[in-house]
Amino acid sequence: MLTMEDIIRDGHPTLRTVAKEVPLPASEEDKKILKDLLEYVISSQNPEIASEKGLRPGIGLAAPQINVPKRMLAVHVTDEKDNLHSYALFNPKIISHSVEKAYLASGEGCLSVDESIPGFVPRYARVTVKATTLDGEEVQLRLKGLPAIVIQHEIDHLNGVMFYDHINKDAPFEPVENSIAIER
Ligand code: UDB
Ligand code: ZN
Repeated sequence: MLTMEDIIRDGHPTLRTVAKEVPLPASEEDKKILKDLLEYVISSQNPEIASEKGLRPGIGLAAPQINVPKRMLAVHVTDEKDNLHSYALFNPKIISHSVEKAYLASGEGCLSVDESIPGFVPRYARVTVKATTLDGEEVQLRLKGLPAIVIQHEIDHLNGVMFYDHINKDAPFEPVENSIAIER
C-alpha cells in the first residue's frame, strides 16, 4: 500500500514534468498503479488506517505525485449533496468547461506540498472530462463544485502545474471575477 513516503514533495522535478499518455488498453502494471492511487485516497480517509499508517487524508492523487510520469489520477470525494465521486482514470482530458470560475474559499493545499500557501486558486466552475476507466470504458464526466475543483487540481499535476502557480502573487485574496466561492 502507498504511504506518505511514496509521495514526492515540491521541488522534485517529476512534479514539473508533462506526464505521458498511457497506451490503451492499459497494461496490468499501469492498472496496478492506478488501483494503488485509488486505494490511497480511500484508505487515507479511513481514520483508523490513516492514523495507523500516518496517511494525510487525501481527496485526489495523481501518478506524478508517486514519481510515475504517466497520465493517471484518482479522485474520492463527496459533493454538497453527499453524493460520492470516486474515479480512477487513464488519460483524462477536459473537453469543455464553463466561462464561470470557482475557487475554494479556504484556498488549496497539496499532498506534495508540506507548507500551507494561502490564496485563491481560480478554476473552472464546471468541466466535462473524457477519460478511460480501470475497466477500459470510455466515460464523460460532468462535474461541478468540489469534485470539479479536485479533478482540475489533479489534471494540473499531469501537466506539471502546481496549485500555487494560479495564485495572484501580489494579491492572493483578490476577488476572482465571475466566480463562485465553494465553502467547505
Ligand atoms: C487534498 N484535501 O487531498 F474542500 F471535506 C487536500 C489536502 C492536501 C489538504 C490533504 C482537501 O482539500 N480536503 C478537503 C477539501 C474540502 C472539503 C473536504 C476535504 N488534495 C489532494 C492533492 O494534493 N492532490 O494532488 C488537495 C486538494 C486541493 C484542492 C483539490 C485537491
Ligand atoms: Zn496536489
